[in-house]
Amino acid sequence: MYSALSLLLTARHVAWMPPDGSLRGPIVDRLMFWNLIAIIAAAVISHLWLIFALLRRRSSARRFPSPIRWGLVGVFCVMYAWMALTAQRLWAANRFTGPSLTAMQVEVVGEQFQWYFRYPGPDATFGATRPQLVSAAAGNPLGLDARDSGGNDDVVSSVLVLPAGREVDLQLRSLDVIHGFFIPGMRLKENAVPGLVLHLHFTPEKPGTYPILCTQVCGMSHARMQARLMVLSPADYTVWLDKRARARRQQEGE
Ligand SMILES: [Cu+2]
Repeated sequence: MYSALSLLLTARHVAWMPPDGSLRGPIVDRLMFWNLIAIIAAAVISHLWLIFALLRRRSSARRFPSPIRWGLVGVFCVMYAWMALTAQRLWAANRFTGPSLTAMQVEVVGEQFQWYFRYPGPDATFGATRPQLVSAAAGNPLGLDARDSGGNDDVVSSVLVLPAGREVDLQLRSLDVIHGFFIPGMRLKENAVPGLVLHLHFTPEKPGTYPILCTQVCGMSHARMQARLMVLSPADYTVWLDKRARARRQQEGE
């Protein structure tokens, strides 16, 4: 009750969720809003009910009118059923239902304490990796196997750069422990689990820079495990990718 009241009193000064930059973000925001409304309403109503019962306790014949009671229960049931169904559909849309066939592929790899993002390059194929080759110091943090030609044009970046308005299919992996991949500005969250490749797809809509966090306490420097998502216009994105691919080829040529 008091937390709900203090939240209401300070709502004007408290930062609400960060601005949403994704296609389905408004659905999450709407769910959060109605959840908060339901919690505050339940706290207020239950307290009024309590006060009412205390004042009327000596005349047991006069109880809280039954139609109002059942009406309130009904409203809450319908509201939570709607929220549960919406949340379930949203969850399934980002995970169970496959992405469109034209979705961009990006691999996200978590490693204590850094996020890496890999793009498959013009051949649209991720090159093979081998754990024995993983060496950030040697410039190969993901263990790309040079013998697999599919990986020759792969681009690895520590910043996630995406074009606005295009669906992205992320493949989440981890090299060591469980990490939590979280982009608050995209209302997107999924764990990166060693030994699994988890798919998650979404569409960034608004160009801008969004923080990426790790939400699993993954070690001593967990708090430093942050990265950035940069959503660019499609033209700027192509320029960026070309530049990275050129840099990769030059590196190979050395
Ligand atoms: Cu982590």
